Amino acid sequence: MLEGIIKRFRQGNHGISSIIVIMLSLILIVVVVANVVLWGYEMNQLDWERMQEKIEVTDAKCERFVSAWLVVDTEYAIYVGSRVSGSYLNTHSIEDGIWETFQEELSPAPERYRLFINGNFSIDISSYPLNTIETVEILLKYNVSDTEEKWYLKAYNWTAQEYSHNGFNNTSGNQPSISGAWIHYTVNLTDTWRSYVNDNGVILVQLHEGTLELPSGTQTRIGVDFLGIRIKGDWTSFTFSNEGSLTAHIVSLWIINSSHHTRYNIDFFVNSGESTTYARPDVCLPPEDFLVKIVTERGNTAVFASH
Ligand SMILES: [Ca+2]
Ligand SMILES: [Ca+2]
Repeated sequence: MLEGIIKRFRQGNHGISSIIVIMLSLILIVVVVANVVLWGYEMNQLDWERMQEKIEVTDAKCERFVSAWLVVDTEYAIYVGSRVSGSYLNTHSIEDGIWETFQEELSPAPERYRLFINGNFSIDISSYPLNTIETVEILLKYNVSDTEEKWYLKAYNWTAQEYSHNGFNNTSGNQPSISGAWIHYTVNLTDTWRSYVNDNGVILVQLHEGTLELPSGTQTRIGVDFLGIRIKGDWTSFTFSNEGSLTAHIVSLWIINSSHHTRYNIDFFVNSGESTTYARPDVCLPPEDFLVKIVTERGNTAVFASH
């Protein structure tokens, strides 16, 4: 009697175990099938995207570049003189109709009316590597309250450790002929620019006047509407055309000629239907025939041949 009960109990247990095994197996099969379907779908999606991508290189050439104007980072340091109104931010735009005004003050003995202001400018050397720069220009837009002074633009010579304009295209200064009239005054640092830009791309620009008036003389005011620097050099520009229906992400670029294969990393997006120019100061095209090859993130390539 007891043996019969134990036997039925064991048979019942066996049945439950079988059901659990079957259920677990079913769950496992569902999970595996779902993953396979999902993986297949993703693969198809990637394949589809890769096929839809249609990127071309339509041009590659060396050309001259001129950077945007770079403006002062912080407030000007006044060596002699005073600030009357405004701030350095007013010298950032040439068209905003607002300016910063400074005034001559008496220098330490012998007392003379002088004005010296210095501004810090930074060249982003990741955008403009120093070896691609040919020269640097400084532009000042200013007006003055009297025309008795000549005005000079100089820069800190990191080698000589002093402000200087040696080697600039203009070392004779600029003298306004009409008080209150706005004047654009530009100097070019020619091939001596490298002495005035340190290895981090910092250039310190100085503006000062040149007449040493006695305390009984005129105390001049100057309005600085704009003070900026810009860079001129050579770089290589590429034109990419995306005729596909998806945005293309270009991740590498090759310059190939008979003797060299050079690879450059790129991180550049071209929107669908867009033709756009991409400039690289650090890329040099060979003088003879060459190929430009690009690779997108989806693995497509495009080639441009120069003849
Ligand atoms: Ca003076
Ligand atoms: Ca301004």
